[in-house]
Amino acid sequence: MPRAFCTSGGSGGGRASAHSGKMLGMPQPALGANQPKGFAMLTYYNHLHSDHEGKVEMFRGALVPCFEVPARVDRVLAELKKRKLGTVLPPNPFDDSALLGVHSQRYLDFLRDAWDDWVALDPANAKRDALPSVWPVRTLRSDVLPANFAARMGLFSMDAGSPLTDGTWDAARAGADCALSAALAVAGGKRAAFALTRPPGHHAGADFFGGYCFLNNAALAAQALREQGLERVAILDIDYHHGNGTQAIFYERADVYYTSIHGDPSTEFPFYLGYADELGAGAGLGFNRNWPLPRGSGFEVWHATLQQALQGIAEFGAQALVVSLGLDTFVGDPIAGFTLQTRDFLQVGADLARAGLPTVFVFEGGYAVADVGVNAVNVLEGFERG
Ligand code: OKP
Ligand code: ZN
Repeated sequence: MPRAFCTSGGSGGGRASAHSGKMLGMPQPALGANQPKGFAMLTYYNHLHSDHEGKVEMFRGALVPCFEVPARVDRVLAELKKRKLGTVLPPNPFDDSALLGVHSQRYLDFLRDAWDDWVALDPANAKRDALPSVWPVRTLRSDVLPANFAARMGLFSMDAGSPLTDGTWDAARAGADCALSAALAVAGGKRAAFALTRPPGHHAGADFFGGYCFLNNAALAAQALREQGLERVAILDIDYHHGNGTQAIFYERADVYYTSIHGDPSTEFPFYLGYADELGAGAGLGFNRNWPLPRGSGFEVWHATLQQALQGIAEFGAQALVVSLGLDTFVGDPIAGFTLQTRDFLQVGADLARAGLPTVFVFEGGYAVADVGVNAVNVLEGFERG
């Protein structure tokens, strides 16, 4: 197996290594066959997204209502239809094996069964979200798989802010199908495609959930583009929060470049990753670039930073781009700290178009529900016009 395909690996336990051949579970052949071509945006909409609806998340010692709600995606879909921006399609179905280029088998097994296992602990749990409360931090073992479900929740998670519910697997799984469908459309000749899905993905690692994320949609899209034959794929993460999961998945790889503009992790979630000195490791050294900005930063500095991130992508020689499209950089976002305005998102889309790359957009954060539709579609419209 060529070095470039080796992945950074999780904490043991059957982490799948990405293979250089065709992706299992991918329809073959995909390149150029039966794929819609052309200019107008193609949106793959996760029709199962509202199956995932958490009630509460742990925040400062209290259980508070979830910020990551179904209305977020409903708003984007309504705005897309209102502005008639391209075509909206359901995703194509992929086998679970299509996830193994990014996620470990034992994590997928955990996630698929998690709700049933939670309810088996106590039938009363059927009315409650599942949240972890114990974690294997330094000195504790993460190589053993405990039989106790609460212990497994902690093993496969990074926070208590990401409720797992009855419909989480089905929603996340259909979201992965959206990301894979969008990647195949772009590999087949579309200029751009949009995976409109929730829960989001960029905090999810090879073998853990957290930050509202369960399956890493952007990583799945990038890996699918690689397996469709594009040799160098860039991921640009413009969510307010650093995409720790995506960075970790590709950290030791030279074939997928990850770059992110985000709130300084010293004060902002996910706190433990996303600093400027994280440049990649091993074969991946030089293929990771973070642009943390202080809480309170506005569009002028953000926009100048975007030009630097795009410069890095150009120097890398990317053949395709995956954009982790978070809209929580908006001034009105309730859980983030930048001050971008609605009109700025049109400019962002135009800047992304100037990169001149086939582009997969993957919906991530954005919690100002009343504004998230207009802000997201402004990026897409700015891109289409640019
Ligand atoms: C997910 B994505 C607020 C706590 C915030 C985690 C934030 C996850 C953001 N009560 N907890 O990057 O938009
Ligand atoms: Zn975010």
